[in-house]
Amino acid sequence: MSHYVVGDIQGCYAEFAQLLDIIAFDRARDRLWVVGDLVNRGPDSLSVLRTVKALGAAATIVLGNHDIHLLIVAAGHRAAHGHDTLSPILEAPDRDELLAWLRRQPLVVLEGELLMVHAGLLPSWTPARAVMLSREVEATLASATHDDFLRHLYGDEPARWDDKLTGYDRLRVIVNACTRLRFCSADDAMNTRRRASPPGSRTPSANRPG
Ligand SMILES: [Mn+2]
Repeated sequence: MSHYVVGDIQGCYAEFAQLLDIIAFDRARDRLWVVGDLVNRGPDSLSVLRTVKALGAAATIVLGNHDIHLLIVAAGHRAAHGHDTLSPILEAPDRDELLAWLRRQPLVVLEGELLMVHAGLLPSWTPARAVMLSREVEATLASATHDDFLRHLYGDEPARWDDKLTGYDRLRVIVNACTRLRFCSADDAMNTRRRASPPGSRTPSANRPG
């Protein structure tokens, strides 16, 4: 058995299919971890969703910010951005099935010493705690109130985690940390916008998380 991890496929279906081919991925034997952002930007997000979904138990995924964006746009709470490439999913005959599947994916996966998350965790969260917080979001996304939750999800506030947070503010911080975090400080304050180097750093970073 081989364990493969791939991130940010972003609708690049041809390259993804080629990758599976090169590693001779065998769904009966191998496992694939997909580190979020399956969709958007690239030309064929629909095929990426269908393919990963069809892998069933052979694939484990966490949600990224573009996947969350798709759920919000599909629910009609935001218009797609001009550069989004989500229309083929929204117009697909199996869109409801694909979106329902996507909506049931976690933000954090922990298996032994391996933890998978798209953006990051906050300093005060242990891995086990991060899984519990992810489950709070999963439970809401899988519940009858998911539409209302998606309506209130967009936003940068609160910018700092606090154990006492409740309701949508609490869930929004969890989602933002797990899917959008770029930098944070030791006191759990998040920066989801800065793309270059962290505040106070002298060396420009080449790392530009998407
Ligand atoms: Mn991303």
